[in-house]
Amino acid sequence: MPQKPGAPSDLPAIEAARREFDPVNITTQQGLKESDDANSLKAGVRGPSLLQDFVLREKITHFDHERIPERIVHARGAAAHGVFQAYPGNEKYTKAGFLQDPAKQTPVFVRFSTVAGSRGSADLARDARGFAVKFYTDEGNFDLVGNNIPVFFIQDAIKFPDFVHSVKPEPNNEIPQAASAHDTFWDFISLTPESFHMIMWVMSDRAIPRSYRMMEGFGVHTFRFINAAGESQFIKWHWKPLLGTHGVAWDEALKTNGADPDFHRRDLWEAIENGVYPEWELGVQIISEADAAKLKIDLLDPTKIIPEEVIPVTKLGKMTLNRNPDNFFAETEQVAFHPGHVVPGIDFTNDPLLAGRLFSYTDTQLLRLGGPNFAQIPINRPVCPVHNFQRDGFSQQRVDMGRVAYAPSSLQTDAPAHIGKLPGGYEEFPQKADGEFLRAKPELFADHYSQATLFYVSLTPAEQKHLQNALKFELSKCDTLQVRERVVENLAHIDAELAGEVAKGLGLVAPAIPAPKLAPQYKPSPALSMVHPGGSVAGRKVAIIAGEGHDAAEVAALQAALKAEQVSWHLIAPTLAPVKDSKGNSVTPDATLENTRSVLYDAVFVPGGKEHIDGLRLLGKAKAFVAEAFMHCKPIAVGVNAAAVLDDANLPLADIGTDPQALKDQGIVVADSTGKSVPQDLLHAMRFHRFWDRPGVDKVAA
Ligand code: HDE
Repeated sequence: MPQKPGAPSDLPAIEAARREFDPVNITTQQGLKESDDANSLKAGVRGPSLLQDFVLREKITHFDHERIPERIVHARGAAAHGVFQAYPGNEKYTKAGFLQDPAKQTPVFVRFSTVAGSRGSADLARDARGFAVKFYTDEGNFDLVGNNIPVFFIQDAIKFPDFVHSVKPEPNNEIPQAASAHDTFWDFISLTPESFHMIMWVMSDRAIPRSYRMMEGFGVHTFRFINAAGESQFIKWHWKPLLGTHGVAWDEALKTNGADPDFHRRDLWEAIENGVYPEWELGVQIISEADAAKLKIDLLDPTKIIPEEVIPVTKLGKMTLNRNPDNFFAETEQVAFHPGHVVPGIDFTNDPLLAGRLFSYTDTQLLRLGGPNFAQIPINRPVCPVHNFQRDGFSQQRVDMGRVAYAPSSLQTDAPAHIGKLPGGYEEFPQKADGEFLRAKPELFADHYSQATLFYVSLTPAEQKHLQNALKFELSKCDTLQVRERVVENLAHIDAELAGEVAKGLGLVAPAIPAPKLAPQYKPSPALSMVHPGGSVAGRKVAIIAGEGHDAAEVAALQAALKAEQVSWHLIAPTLAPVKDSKGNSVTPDATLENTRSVLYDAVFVPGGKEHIDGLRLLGKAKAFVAEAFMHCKPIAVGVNAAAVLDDANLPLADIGTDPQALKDQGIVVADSTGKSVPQDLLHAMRFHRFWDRPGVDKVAA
């Protein structure tokens, strides 16, 4: 059931710990009512503060200890509560309890994050995004700790510290923040060819998502499902957003980071507050052991995907995020995910990257959350009973009773015991292992480029151009020539045009090697492209520029149409002073041309109204607003007799054509003499998300 903000939590531990604001009296931590919270104890009004002031000391000491270490990676994030509900028929694949009963709702807590930046960094960094889901199941917590990209930079966990050190700000001057566009990152990458498949993804529009609500999620590694009969199959996890997968333009990301560094955090928060609950379908690619042997893709290699056209995604259920956290620190900051939190029916494979992760998460959380009892923090507590003989440690919250804290024991006959072979116990899949100790990789791990080529050739031409431009931008920020050259050499093994374009942008020449071809086992995969128009526009946001004298009827008609599709809007005027519309009504703006800009919206509408249009034509900020939206390939609509704002913005409309239909095909809606079709035309254009092929965008000055 969707929950309204403030509604009871599905998690008993959170519900028990929630505290309404208490309006009675301020007390010390010991419950002593404070007579004065504003003055420390002094020897005379102008005298020294006294050491005996335990009220001052307690308050300052607590404050001094408010901060905990941020996550070493994925420090910046935002989270939400929700529910997961299974589809019927999953029992043939797995015995995992939360995937069985379609009538049952399993509470979830999901944290999205960037990887490289610190806690206070901006949301629209070019980066992979974390997509970590905690399922509070009746059999214990299951964490699906994934990313929005299905592969990773490295094949073995032993290289993770090197990789992270290279992408983090450089250690001598801590520059740059939340950016991979610097020497150390590209130095490491250029010497690590296994990273180039991931580089294709992370230089694509996937790495600058429009919204957390519009990202796919992936488990990256191959896991196992085990059903009640003990049969096992390999699986790869997928989350499919019902709103589709969408990115922004790079120039837009750069500007958004200044205009609203919390853009993704705010977007998620507002969508949930507005009741536009984000939804994803959970799915798996299922691969039998026999099929795995035929694939020519090593399933233990986390730098490889299995194209969805080869093994389609089987949908297992749906997740709905429907409640914002009450307290960022208590929930979003203290939540501790771990890929090793599994339930019966789910098991691991020997992916060497996964092996390192299974060690790392608890290790880092011991430091970050201050000792071994962080599983007792409300957000981390399972909803099922927990019994064991783990005792004591910093901040122990339980008061375990009795003498017996060990097993076997004869002193307490009802002490907890392991479940053994009875149903409900977690049993590892009896996988065989027999080999010599060595430090080496399987043969197919050496194929570094074939899936990078697959990714690149599966994109639309506009997406390919964005990827080329991303590489040009990033590498042009590297000071060291050899680093730039080595990256281009690697690109030449992926695609000749890509290498050539990037080389040109850097004033280099791509190496003359035979042009790589798509490997015979692959066909271009449409699932890798993000351009799939036609989805829902729920939760999108439109800028309505509405100054003095704007046409009231046009704005009202658009607002009604937007509301019906759960699209929100901001009325933007030159100042926050109320403006009069054409009917003389006083309208209070939501934002001003000074305090917002087009990058924060999905589309722009300028209604008609002579006085209003004449006024806007004098304002550079209004022209820049429209020009920037054009440049970022967004839908723009103008009302009756309002087309002059397009001319004033100096848009290269002639490159598109003068015919209204040609303009409409590029997301530019110009009202006819009635303006009646504008709302539906604008919504239609918004379903395309962006018009990435729009001619002339490079000519716009904005
Ligand atoms: Fe993580 N990762 N990771 N990672 N990871 C962490 O755990 C690590 C990897 C992912 O919102 C840390 O509690 C190693 C892949 C997410 O709290 C740390 C390796 C994927 C989050 C850690 C990887 C992820 C983390 C830092 C390579 C996608 C944020 C703080 C062997 C499948 C979870 C923490 C949250 C966080 C280790 C690679 C996803 C240090 C050693 C691949 C979503 O333990």
